[in-house]
Amino acid sequence: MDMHATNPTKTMPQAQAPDATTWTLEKARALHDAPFNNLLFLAQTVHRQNFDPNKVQLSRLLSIKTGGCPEDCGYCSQSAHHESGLKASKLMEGRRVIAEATKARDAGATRYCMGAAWRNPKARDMDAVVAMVEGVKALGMQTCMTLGMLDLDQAQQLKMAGLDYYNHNIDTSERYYNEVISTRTFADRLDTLANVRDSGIKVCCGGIVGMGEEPMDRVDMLVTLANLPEHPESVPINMLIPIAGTPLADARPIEPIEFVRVIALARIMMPKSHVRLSAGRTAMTDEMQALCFFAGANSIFVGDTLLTADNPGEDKDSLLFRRLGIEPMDLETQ
Ligand code: SAM
Ligand code: DTB
Ligand code: SF4
Repeated sequence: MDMHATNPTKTMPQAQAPDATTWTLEKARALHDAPFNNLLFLAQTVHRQNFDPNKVQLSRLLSIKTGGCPEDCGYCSQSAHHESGLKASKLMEGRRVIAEATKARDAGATRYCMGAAWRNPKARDMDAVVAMVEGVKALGMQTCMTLGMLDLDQAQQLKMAGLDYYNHNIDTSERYYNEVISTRTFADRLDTLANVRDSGIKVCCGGIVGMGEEPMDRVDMLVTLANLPEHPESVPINMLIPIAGTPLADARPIEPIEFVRVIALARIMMPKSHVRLSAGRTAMTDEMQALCFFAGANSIFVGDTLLTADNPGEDKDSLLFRRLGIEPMDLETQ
């Protein structure tokens, strides 16, 4: 398919996506760089072949253990290596987690994602997180956790507890990874993803854009994701929230059109995955978000806060959904 043809309807009458299992950098790069209208037309076509285009899944985050993290991720407010001014806290009590999850469910969220600022969970933490999964599951919500690296045994314990999804992002290209994090490797990330997959938990894996990377790094990140043995069921695309005191506080921001290209490419390369328009929405206009939904994003985080940073909040999002004719996705159709 020649995405640069002047008349796209002639050259891509069916707008078929290329074979999702054989992504090369060249093929992905050609799509990424295609004329914007061709890229969006293809992304929307692929989206409609796989999803109701007017339904968006709602997830809610909770930081169950905040700050004091031994990892040095250059973007993160929670790393003990940076002076972000964030106060560290201990692991939250289970009954508080359940109370927060109940509020989120009653406000319309169907997936509850619990995040901990750990390199990996310690053996002594496992009983408490297992109880949280069981409790949130009992509320009738999908459960998700993001606790850092997992070995196979830990992944199996979480699966037994009923965990539906595990979030573990590759964050950027393998090439750029070392520029952002030094306390673990890209290969460590892939190991955990394999343990999660092998345990039978669904994979939520994406990354951050706007960390000063080159466009090629974004394409490369998506090629890694799309060439995993199975596509992640959820692909969060975060736009960096610059945090004062972190090494990336002054990173060059990504242009909105470039961001939409990443969403569209993720949709085309992983046609059946939920692509989440994730962190960074407070810095986006309604029009930019509308373009992201058109490009195939069909999941967001709802609520006033993400883990530690601000999010638009329910009132703003319901208004935006009303204006766009978008409705929350039912649990049954996810
Ligand atoms: N500690 C666990 C880990 O790193 O896997 C889980 C929590 S961590 C905060 C989850 C993800 O949030 C990161 O992988 C990153 O993609 C995203 N994230 C963290 N800080 C961010 C920021 N300032 N802007 C955008 N995304 C961010
Ligand atoms: C993901 O990809 N984004 C979420 C979730 N997975 C855990 C986290 C975003 C964090 C944004 C910064 C903060 O709240 O500290
Ligand atoms: Fe720790 Fe996760 Fe933040 Fe990295 S992204 S510093 S691992 S909480």
